[in-house]
Amino acid sequence: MKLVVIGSGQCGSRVADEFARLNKRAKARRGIEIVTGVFAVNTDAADLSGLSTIRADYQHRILIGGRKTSGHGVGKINELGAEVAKEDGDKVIDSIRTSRHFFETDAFLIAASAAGGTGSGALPIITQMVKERYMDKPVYALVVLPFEHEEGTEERTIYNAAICLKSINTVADAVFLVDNQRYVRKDASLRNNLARINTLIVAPFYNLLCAGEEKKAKHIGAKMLDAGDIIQTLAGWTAVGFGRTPLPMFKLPFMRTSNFRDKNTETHKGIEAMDEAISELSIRCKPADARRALYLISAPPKEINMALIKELGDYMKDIAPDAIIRNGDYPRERSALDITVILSELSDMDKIKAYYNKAVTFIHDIKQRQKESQSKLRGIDNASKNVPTLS
Ligand SMILES: Nc1nc2c(ncn2[C@@H]2O[C@H](COP(=O)(O)OP(=O)(O)OP(=O)(O)O)[C@@H](O)[C@H]2O)c(=O)[nH]1
Ligand SMILES: [Mg+2]
Repeated sequence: MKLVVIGSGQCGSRVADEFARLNKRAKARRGIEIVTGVFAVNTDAADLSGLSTIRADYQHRILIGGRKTSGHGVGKINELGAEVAKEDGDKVIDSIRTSRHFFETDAFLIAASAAGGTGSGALPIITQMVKERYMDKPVYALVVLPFEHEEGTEERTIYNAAICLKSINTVADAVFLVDNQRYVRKDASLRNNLARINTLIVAPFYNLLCAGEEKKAKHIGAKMLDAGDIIQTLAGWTAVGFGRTPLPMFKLPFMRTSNFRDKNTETHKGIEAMDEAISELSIRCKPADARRALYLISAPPKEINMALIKELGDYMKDIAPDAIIRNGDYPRERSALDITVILSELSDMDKIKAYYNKAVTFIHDIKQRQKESQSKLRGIDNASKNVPTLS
């Protein structure tokens, strides 16, 4: 599957930059392309120049709102982010057209953080514009949710997140939810290592996008997972996960799979990787709530067998009984068994409901505070009534 990836705001641009690196890796190691164009859109000129892999020209690193923000960002005001995206969004559409292999694109992926100003404000606007311009291609969003500590200290965080989520859900064909906090659960040092988190965010997409682009027979599975399967799986709120079980690089003859017990161990390795993928999903969700699901096994061909596929299918059916499940196998890798999982059309997302509820309280509080400060100002005005001025 080939994507056009657009990142908006600082977080979105860095995630898009990571996709550009993923594509370089796919080209260098596998001789295939998984993106047809990668673009970064921001109101902040310095952030755009800080990217490393997206092409460094004005058509790929697109500055919007130059007149209004003088290239310095919108300081968390998402309304301003949306406004400049409406004014300058044409720049993005014009740039997409210049992609050399654009006609091969299967879908768009537009990434941004929910909590910032530029990315979260521009995301729904750019998504809408792309959808109107390219009606035949699905447009997916990838939304990065803030760390818990940001929710407590920065008031705008939850307000921006709630507005961004509600707006994007009405325009995008599916929304990948990625919760920053999930990545610091196991390793607290990651809180300060956004680059590492970004690599973890894009990791599940590598095999997923590569599988359907393989041309060599030896890398084409018994059941190939292609763009059609992925497009059919994606709808509404979506979580992705990736799990890996390392395998010994070389097997001694006595280690070869020959009997029932060995087969069992192999199946076990698959379940272990699937377990990891499910517990490391990009957002906390209830798998039983998913209406669509997908899993992809990538492993050396010797490791992929019917027993393993059946076992993984049963596992998925158990945890997501109401989902239409699609699957595929991808004979790749030499020293690992990887499982990529997508759970989609999730309808009961506690985290999102909490944002909406908190945002409503925030809006009420703000109105209250505005009223109070207006009456205080009136008090000062009254007190100054009989004081002369110099003009
Ligand atoms: N995972 C990840 N999160 C990031 C990254 N950069 C920022 N964030 C998160 O994104 C949110 C801040 O949004 P930004 O993307 O920096 O904001 P912006 O869209 O550039 O908007 P303004 O700077 O307000 O104009 C916070 O929740 C950060 O934790 C990143 O590279 N990776
Ligand atoms: Mg910024």
